[in-house]
Amino acid sequence: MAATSRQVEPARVAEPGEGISLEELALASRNHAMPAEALRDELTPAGLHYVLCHYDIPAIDPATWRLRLDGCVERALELDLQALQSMPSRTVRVTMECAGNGRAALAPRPVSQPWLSGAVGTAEWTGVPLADLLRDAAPTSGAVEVAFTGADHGFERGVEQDYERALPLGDALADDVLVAYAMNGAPLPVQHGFPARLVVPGWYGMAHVKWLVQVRVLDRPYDGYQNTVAYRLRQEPEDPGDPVSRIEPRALLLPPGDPDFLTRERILRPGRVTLSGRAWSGWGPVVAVSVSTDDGDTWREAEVESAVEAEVETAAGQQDHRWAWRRFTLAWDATPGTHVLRARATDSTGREQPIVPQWNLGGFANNADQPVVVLVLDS
Ligand SMILES: Nc1nc2c(c(=O)[nH]1)N[C@H]1C(S)=C(S)[C@@H](COP(=O)(O)O)O[C@H]1N2
Ligand SMILES: [Mo]
Repeated sequence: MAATSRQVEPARVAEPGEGISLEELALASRNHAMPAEALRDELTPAGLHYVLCHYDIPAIDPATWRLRLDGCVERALELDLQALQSMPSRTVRVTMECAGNGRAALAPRPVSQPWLSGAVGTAEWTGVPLADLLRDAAPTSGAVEVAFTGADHGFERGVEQDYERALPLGDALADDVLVAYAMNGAPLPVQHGFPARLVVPGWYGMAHVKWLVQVRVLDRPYDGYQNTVAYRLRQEPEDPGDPVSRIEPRALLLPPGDPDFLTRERILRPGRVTLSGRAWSGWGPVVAVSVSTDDGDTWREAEVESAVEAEVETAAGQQDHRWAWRRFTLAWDATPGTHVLRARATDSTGREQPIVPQWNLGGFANNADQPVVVLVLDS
């Protein structure tokens, strides 16, 4: 459904010192983060993967669900779940991250889902390559973009809409883009898009449209809300801004020791610890991770698992896991006192995590490194 003609309400930025509101808390408790201890797992169990739903989770009966592929194509398609599942499939291991991850750490804070650093997870998605479906439908020569519609519906800053996002045709045809019906080898959990969702490896979460019901090939640039209004990097409301697309590099430390219940401060005993964590980027593989144990005064290079080590033989054949995070490790002699740990990733394109966040009105792509406060006991 097209957006109604009502004026788009402006996005809001919190006043200096304004706390997280009950509205933001309600969003934060609907849309949960991945607990940091899940960084120990290469594959995030589905129940620990972060969740972000703009509206309500729609009720879908898999028996009547259909995926339509139409628009500027020679041959429109309509598939039921069985037809989709009987096509040749592919499994891709993907680290997915919400573009709003890190938003709550920005000052001033854009008022929206207040993520700290946990809006991430890595899953194995199984589905049909979108390129195969598009090839069957045969886009006409004027095709430039592809729009993806979810079954969920709501209002956002006054604009009524189905959740819908578009990709340039070239990105939609990339061989790892999937219409996925399984997550970690099981049917998609409802909150992750049952019965089928788009998976666009390397892109921030907003591109991975859940509860997919329609794929529409367009002969002109898409002008829907989520591409032209919502996910833009802008400083001022009137800036057209740049589109949010691929995931910026980020490293997260697996918090060492034991947590304090309230503060989440980490408590451990002195001695040698192996610090570890996982790092990812949607632009190219992470090639280096620097770790600081003195709040950024000095940095040391961690050991980063190589692409070869990350390669795994599966029943389906060799997989390179180039879209999945990589583990890093560093030995640390923990001495009594309070320490602030930090980690920063650099990818193969030379993109590097900043120390100072890049502020923008939507609070997107804040990949500044996250501190982990550690109290090392006397003995
Ligand atoms: N249909 C639909 N698809 C959606 C969304 C949504 O609200 N509706 N949220 C998007 C956003 S912003 C993110 S970050 C990811 C989150 O995917 P997950 O909940 O499976 O982690 O889904 C994306 N796909
Ligand atoms: Mo997101």
